Amino acid sequence: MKKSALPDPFEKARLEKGLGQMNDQDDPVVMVLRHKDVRKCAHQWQKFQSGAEPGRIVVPSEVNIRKTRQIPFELDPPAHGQYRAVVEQWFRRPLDPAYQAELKLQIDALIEEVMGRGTVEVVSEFSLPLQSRALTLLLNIPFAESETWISWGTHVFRSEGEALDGDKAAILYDYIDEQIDQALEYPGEDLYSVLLRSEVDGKKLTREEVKGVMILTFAGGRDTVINAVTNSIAYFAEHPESLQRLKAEPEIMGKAVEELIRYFAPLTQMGRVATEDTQVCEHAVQADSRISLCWASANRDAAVFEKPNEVVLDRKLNPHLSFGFGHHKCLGATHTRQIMKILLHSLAEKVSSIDIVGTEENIEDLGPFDRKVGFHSIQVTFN
Ligand code: EMZ
Repeated sequence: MKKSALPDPFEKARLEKGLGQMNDQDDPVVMVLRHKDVRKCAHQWQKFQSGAEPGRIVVPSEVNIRKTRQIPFELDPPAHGQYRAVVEQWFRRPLDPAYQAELKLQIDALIEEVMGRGTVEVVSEFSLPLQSRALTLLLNIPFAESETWISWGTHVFRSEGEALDGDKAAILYDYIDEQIDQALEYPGEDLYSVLLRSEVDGKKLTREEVKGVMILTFAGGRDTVINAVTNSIAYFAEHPESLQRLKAEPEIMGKAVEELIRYFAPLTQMGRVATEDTQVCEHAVQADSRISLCWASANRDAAVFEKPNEVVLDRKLNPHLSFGFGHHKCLGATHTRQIMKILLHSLAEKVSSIDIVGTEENIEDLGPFDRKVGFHSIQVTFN
């Protein structure tokens, strides 16, 4: 099998039962695996809520390392819509050509940098700096701040060998607290300041609410974006014909981005908490127990996608669920799509081929399923 391949561990369970079950810190999860069921459950927010105890809808659960509610993602309607409205416009700024031009400068510079370097470890020397530098644009703060975030490593809640790391999370919380203090003292045009000025229902956002938005912005778009970028490099290394095709047919770039994101599904799943005794796929689900919407499985559902385990760069119909579904659809999707689009353009422009020298896979342990999400490390040369 190719090193860049991400096999689908859910196929058998999806076909046979539509469900998978995993334990997670003694708070079990019923994983919903079929595309149609995932979409249906995502719609039923009254039955399957997001506004449970902070951290509980994340798998692995973060209840032990986080008390702050992430906003808007850990809220349900109608509050969800009110808070989302505060940030919606801000997160559309990546559509602005000036934003895209800046992002292109960043990504081009990084590619030039790694091309002159011989062997490059993609996760730490390419994807992490790319994600962190791009985030300065999303937050509208000075580029130099990215150095701090790069120093934290790939995941803000996880460290090598430990799924959840309270000490590491504390670094992020303390940092955000300091930044909020700064913004209170010297208000500017950065996201912190904008949030501190914002109102819901005629009331200013509280400090805790601002913190909740900022934690989500840092945590939600970190390992996910890093995996998407790293997996793209691995994919083009092993599919030079696809890189050639992007050079020859730049008009398929948008479709290629969607297809890679479908195939990679950088966020495997997101949980919900049942508010009543109910059932999913004829399986009883008790009130106050967890289900998960397994985006990664839905994206390989042969009932929806032809040749689901192949990357079809110009796939026509692509209702993938990598950015979630329904009113909780990923806020960072616009930013991520621009990152991916510009990355593909720049690779096609500047790189003739990529050679993989070594890899260490990143495999999620999901009880009965092992899912490869990407790499802990991958050494390549950019030619
Ligand atoms: C949460 C989550 C959001 C969580 C859309 O996903 O991403 C995870 O990586 C974080 O650990 O806290 O932000």
